[in-house]
Amino acid sequence: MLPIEERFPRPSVMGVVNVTPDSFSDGGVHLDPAAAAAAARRMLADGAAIVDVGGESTRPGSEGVSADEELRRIVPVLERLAGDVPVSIDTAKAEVARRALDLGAELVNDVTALRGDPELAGVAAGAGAYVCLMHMQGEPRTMQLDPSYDDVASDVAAFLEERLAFAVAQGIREERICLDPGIGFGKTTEHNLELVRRLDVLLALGRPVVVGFSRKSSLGRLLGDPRATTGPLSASIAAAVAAYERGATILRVHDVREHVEALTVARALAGA
Ligand code: HH2
Repeated sequence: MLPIEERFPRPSVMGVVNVTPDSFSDGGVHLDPAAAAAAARRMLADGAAIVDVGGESTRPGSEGVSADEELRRIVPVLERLAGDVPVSIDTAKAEVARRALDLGAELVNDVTALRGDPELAGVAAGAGAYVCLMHMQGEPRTMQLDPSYDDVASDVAAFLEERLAFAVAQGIREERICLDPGIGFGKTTEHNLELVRRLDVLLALGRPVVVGFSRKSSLGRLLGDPRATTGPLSASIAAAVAAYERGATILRVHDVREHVEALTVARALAGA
């Protein structure tokens, strides 16, 4: 199995397919398994390196769903994609990850960075999966109430360094792990901006970095709506290109074709 930086050369696009009724920007759009699978195939054709399939919303204020419900949502989608579309499973639950890996998923994307389910690290290690460890302050239900840090970039880096060491101690090979600052997960708009501005602090950990700014509410707020719950495509692309230029490897996005086009040009301009 290739080290993650060879499997996903910089920049790679991860397309988002939320099989949920309540995701913050695409809730309900892909609830039907055939529609979700078709969206995933379109993302692959549009240049995504991998498609991140999730059956639980982690938007601010959300409560979470049972493993049975998550499986009910994602299994019919993964069955349709098996063997054709590279899949990442966006879950914090070992049972869901195990089933997804059996159905061909190659990456486990855990927004709790292996804190949510004590068995998830063993499942990922046993399958030899790629793993994304994401930073979150608090939990989705309450994380946006009053996020605070001493120094957001170094606090997030210290957390990810500790979770990386934990993952490796649990048997996940370091070369299969990528890290994510968790844009919008217990962060103000200013925290989110600073994390991208100072991405070098995360890059110093020596692992590829994933950034998911796509459609997030901070973008809408920056554009003048203090109550925004989403941000537009134009702003999402600007954030993805800026993150790429500061060293991000994988950009997690909802609108694949537009991001692939923008990143292709950004890469050419960078002389890569
Ligand atoms: N953001 C969301 C979900 N999973 N995973 C990683 N690694 N990084 C992210 O930034 C990230 C993530 C939230 O976005 P979305 O999946 O569109 O919404 P929801 O959680 O409401 O389903």
